[in-house]
This record gives sequence, structure tokens and C-alpha cells, in this order.
Amino acid sequence: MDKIDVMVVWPNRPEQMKILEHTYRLHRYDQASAAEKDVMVREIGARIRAVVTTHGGGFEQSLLDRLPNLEIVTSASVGLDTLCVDGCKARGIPVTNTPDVLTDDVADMAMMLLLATVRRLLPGVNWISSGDWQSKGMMPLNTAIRGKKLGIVGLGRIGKAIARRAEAFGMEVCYYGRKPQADVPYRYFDDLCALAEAVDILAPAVPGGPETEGLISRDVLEAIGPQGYFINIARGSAVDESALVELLQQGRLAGAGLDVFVNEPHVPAALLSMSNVVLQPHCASGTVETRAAMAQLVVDNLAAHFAGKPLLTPV
Ligand code: 8YV
Repeated sequence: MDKIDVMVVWPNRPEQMKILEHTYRLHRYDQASAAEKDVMVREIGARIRAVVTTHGGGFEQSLLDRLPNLEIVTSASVGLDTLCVDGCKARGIPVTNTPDVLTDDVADMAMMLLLATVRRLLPGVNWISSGDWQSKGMMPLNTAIRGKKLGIVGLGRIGKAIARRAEAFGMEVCYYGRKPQADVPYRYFDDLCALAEAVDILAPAVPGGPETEGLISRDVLEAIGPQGYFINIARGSAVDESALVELLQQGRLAGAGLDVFVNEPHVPAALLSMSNVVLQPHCASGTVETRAAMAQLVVDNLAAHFAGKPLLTPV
């Protein structure tokens, strides 16, 4: 039987790519130059029945418009902010993502950034490597995690996983969201600035996209205060990044732990030289185990679709 034509906008993990190569006729849009992309779409766009991508690769409306027989879009990401989901829905094209399988890794990253930032992991490493320990003695004291208040913005799967971890470290958890959740033991705030003022550490766990763009505004960041910290494993777009940099430079925030940025992979240069900032290259879900599980969900969703079975993780 003739193989189904699938466009790879962003590749999967090697093992899952082998499965896809064996099962479908793959068209490697990701490996084509701009000119080659245009030729590919012109020549075989009408044959494409499925798209494979992820957050990094995205899937734009302009490409969707050139795939008249597209049936499904599968993304190895929980975030949908780089996918034209509305455009797909308008054409009745299901989109699948990869929730749950990455929740623990992302929550672990949040706690790693929180611990490393508040307990000043990198300055400690530098205290040794610079010879300060030998020449200056004990490193200046930092502050305990236990008893600190963590404010989570968006108490979804990832937010709740962060909360569970924070409780295990003896932290008090508060949260902000569209509405209070009856089944959680944490204090709810319906005002983001009020939450920021009330906590020691603020951490968004919200999706990216227009609804959350700039949600963590300058006012919110200022409300955290000069003894407070900001941890971001959500999206760079969710925070006023310029204000964050300025407040850190002015000492009006004690520190920040960041895995995501507005213009990835470009990180504001000022952040690179700050000793009270811990940076990671958007790798919260970046473990072998989790990326394999995300990739397998892409494979399994495609298989379900073409077998006429229910999708595993439709958005
Ligand atoms: C990316 C993420 O998928 O899942 C998301 O929404 O942001 C990440 O897990 C990963 O960085 C690959 O682009």
C-alpha cells in the first residue's frame, strides 16, 4: 500500500524518527532551505496528510494554508503558542500535544532553579574556583528555603507539581489563577500584584500565547520586592523581560532563575553577568526519558488517527 505523506516541520527523537520513516513517506521540511521549502510545498503540499513538529519548530498559518489535504498536526510539546491551533480547528484538523509526560521534569527544573538561585549555587562554585574560600574564608550566608512563601501563577498540572515539591521543602504555597480551586490546600489570590507582595518567590506556570503575554508585568515584578525572587519555567513571553532585567540590575529583585526567554536562543546580555541569576537553555523537559515519551506520543497519535481510533492527547 502506498505510504502516507507526512511533513516533518521539526524532527522527533531518533528512535521515533525511525518508526516514522518506516511507516510513512516523510518530507523533511526542517532540512530544506527557504527556497527548497517553497518548492517542496508547491510540489507535494497537496499530498501532505499529517505534520510532525514541536514547540521549537512550530506550525504557522501560512504553511497550513498551503496544505489543502492536511488531516492532523502532532506536536512534541505541551505548549501550543507556536502552533496555529485556531486555524487548524477552523478546518477541522485536530492538533495533538504532549501533556503529563513532561510535568515532573518541568517541575523539577523549577525547583532546581529555585534552590540554585535562592541558595546561590553558582556563587558558591565561584567562591571555590576563584580562590575566595582560601583568601576570604566562609562565603556570605544566604537564605533558607524552608518557611519561604512560593507564589505560583497558574495552578495547572505543572503548577501543582511544583507546589507538591515546594511543600516537601517546607515552603508555604499560594497561587493566582482565573478562579479558586476547591480541591487544593493553598491560599488563592485573585490579584497578581497582591500575590507577588505576599510571597518571597514568584513562579509562573502558565501557557504561552496572547492570553498570558506580559502577564508578569513590571508592576508585578516590583511587587515581589528587593528580597524576592522570580523563577520562570513557563514562557519568556509571559514576563516583561526588559523590566525583569532592569529590576535585577537595580537590586530591586534579589535574583531570578530562568529557563525561558522572549527571543530564544538569544538571552539578554545583561543577565549573563549577574551573579544572582541562574539561566538554563529552555531544557526543562530535556531529559532522554521525557523527550522519548513526548516523541512516542507523536508516533502513537499519528497511528491512532490513521487507524480511525481516538487520539491519545488532542488539544
Ligand atoms: C519544548 C516546551 O517542547 O513542551 C513545551 O511546551 O516548551 C518544551 O518541552 C522543548 O523545548 C522542545 O522544543
